Amino acid sequence: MRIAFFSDTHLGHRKFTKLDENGLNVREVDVMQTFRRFLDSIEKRDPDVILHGGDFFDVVRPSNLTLSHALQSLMKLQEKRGGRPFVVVGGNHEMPKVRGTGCALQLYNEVIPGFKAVYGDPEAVSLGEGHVLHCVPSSRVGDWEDLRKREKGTMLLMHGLIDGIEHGRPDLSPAKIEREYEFAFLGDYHLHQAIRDTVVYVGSTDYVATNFWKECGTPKGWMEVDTEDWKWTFHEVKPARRALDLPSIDASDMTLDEVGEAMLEQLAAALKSLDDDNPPIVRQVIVNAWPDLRREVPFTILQECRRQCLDYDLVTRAVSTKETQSATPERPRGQTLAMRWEEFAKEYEIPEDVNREGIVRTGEDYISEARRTSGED
Ligand SMILES: [Mn+2]
Repeated sequence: MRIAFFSDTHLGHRKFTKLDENGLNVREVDVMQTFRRFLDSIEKRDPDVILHGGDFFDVVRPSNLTLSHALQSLMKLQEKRGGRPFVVVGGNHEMPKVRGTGCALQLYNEVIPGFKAVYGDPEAVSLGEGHVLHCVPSSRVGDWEDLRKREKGTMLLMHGLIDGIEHGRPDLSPAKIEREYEFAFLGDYHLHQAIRDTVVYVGSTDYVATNFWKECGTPKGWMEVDTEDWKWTFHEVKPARRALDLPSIDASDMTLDEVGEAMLEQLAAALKSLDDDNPPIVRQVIVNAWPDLRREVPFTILQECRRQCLDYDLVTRAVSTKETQSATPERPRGQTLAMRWEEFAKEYEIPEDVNREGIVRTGEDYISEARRTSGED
């Protein structure tokens, strides 16, 4: 039996304020397009079973458009596949906080041939040929003792972080999972990583985490697993839009003009290397920056950089800091208040007509004023 495994599609994910010609959030469109690329790539390999590791949707209540676009793609695929199994396990993003809300995936269970979403209690699903799949949604991770009986051919499909990715989960140690299951398909962690040969995170399909910069250098794709020998192949699929973390600029011996030039040069070089003309999402870090550097960068330079990107994120750091070593990319330690403010203000939801840059800078001004008056500077 050949199994295709992908995860964390986060359909309905929205980011930045740009809309396309139909008034849709550009990232929402991207993420759906990436999803279709994955389905096309999987379909070509004609697997017997398709598994999804959860966070199918980004939100509990996806827009009608997202629901119907995903439905169309899945219907088409499942009809072509003659309704062979397509199993999805519920992730934390789509699971309702209030029970009565219900899960959007429920609807698909009713109408798509061969489609099975497990989002409530853990469940053992038979895949045929003696293969059984234990499905554990995010809300029940580590809480399915009755299901954990190792029998030949039993596999695990779970949305959650195991020990090693998240510390303090000895009940979910890779060694234990390896003993109890022939193969463990895991979702929730967005980087593709094989913890053991048969205990694997496939990763997300697109860049949807709050801080996704760590994912830029790693491939996105899906896994094809053969149950004969439990060997697998990773099939790379490029997301619809590229995210580029440009090499950082060291400002220690630079003038402001030189910094501006370096910014333009770096971006031009990166754009040149792209194989499509879809404006990318870009981050430019400047290290060893003097305190006011960010505010001094001429608006014309910033504007020129922004014009060529879907989003151009300029980050200045006072001292050269190594990229955070921890496995969870959430919140690097040792950030200054100004950095934390910037990170917060860049993500915070604000009305479209409000100038985010202005808010960020006003906050920075207040922080530096406070530091001055308290004698910190
Ligand atoms: Mn996720």
